[in-house]
Amino acid sequence: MNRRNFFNTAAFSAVAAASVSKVAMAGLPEVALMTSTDTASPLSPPNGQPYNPVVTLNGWTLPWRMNNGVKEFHLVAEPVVREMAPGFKAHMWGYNGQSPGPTIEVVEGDRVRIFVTNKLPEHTTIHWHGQRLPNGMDGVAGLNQPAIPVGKTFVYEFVARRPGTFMYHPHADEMTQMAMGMMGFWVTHPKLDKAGKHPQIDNVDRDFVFLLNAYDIEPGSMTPKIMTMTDFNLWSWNSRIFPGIDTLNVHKNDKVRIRVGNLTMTNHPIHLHGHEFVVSGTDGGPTQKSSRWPEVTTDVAVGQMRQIEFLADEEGDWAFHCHKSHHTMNAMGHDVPTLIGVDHRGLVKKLQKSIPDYMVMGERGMADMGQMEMQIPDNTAPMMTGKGPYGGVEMGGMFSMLKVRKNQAPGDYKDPGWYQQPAGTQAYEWTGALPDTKRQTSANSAEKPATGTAKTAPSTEVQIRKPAASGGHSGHSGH
Ligand SMILES: [Cu+2]
Repeated sequence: MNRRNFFNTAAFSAVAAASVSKVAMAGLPEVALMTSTDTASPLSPPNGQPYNPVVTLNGWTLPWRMNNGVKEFHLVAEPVVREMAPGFKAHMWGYNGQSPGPTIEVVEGDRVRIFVTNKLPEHTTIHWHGQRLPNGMDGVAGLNQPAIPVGKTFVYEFVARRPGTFMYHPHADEMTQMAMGMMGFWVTHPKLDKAGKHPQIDNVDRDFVFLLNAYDIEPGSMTPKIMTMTDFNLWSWNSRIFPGIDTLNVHKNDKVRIRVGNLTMTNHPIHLHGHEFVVSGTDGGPTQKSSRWPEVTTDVAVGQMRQIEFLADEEGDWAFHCHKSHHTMNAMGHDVPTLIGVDHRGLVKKLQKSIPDYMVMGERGMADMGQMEMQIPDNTAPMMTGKGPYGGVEMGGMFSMLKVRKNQAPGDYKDPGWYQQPAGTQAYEWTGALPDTKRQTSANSAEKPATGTAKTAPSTEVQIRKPAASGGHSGHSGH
């Protein structure tokens, strides 16, 4: 987690700059391609209305050119290779070199022209999810426009009418194209009054964005399975999985906004440790200030966008993750049966006669999985991994951290490393004597008279054998 290099302009293979020649102005805007999966520094607007740019986790903002007051962008839909975590790459479809595509940032009232070139093997469109726009620009293939054929470029043009958090994705062979990673983020910044304020939208010090997405990639393979409807095995933020997701690094007492869009096929309760936040915006724009209440988890349903805001006033490394525990695991999680308490030692010995390296997963809970040096197929994400300063974090998938530091300079998004806890502020081992356990029995349950009608059922006790401690500690079979 310490190899974060925030990319500089060298990561662009071409930059659509303000200095485009007259000849180029007449044609298509240049294509900006991203080759890095690092979190790009915020892109300060070189022209047009001013705004406070966002930071896309493991992503970037698409540069534009101004053409007679119109902001022109060029998206190229194409097959890409996305590194989902260090050492784990997937063959996806995306835009301008990555999946998800670049974030598009504009300001309320901007006229926007987006050129979309189709380099996929099949037709596509783009739907600008959540926007007010002319019906013919809404991007539903067959309904609002003919699909963009292979090799062709279509132009979308509309005014960004309301400020808020949006997404873009195809509306043509959606099942395939979204399962393959075609999606991106869109932020329309508010037009501010003379005092630089907006009645419902606060200025913040840091504004992070990411999409929730999910893939079904079999261990050892590289291409998502597109027929999967619910049983995905990779739960990602911006097509990255923990420990491949960058951390959200902020200065103590920064006002922080995080914008999340959900393009998976299930809901995700997004949970932040150590702070309370309010939902300051939804799909439909900013929430009324009087309607906001404090929370530590907010559910983001399928197709929704949510903005949360809080004051980062507690120093530390705070977990930030989806609260569905299966979504904080990687590839192998779904295929592993629940084996806690099942004693298969005899079976293992038998199997090891023919398969010497055979191991059973999960007998003592799943924590072993994070530590085992188990052979997994090439190009497969370990199920739970990520090393913290005190051991394995035992997480995967939709997990990252909010890192709050006194000495994180404004505008500095670099990972500050692990938090040094002040002496005497960490959970510690009790080394004194343990008292005897007193079992509580309910005073009336034993004496309850049998009701005449109910038959006396034989009492059944389900034995849950707790896993034995490692190292063959055999005298300890009970509790
Ligand atoms: Cu989730």
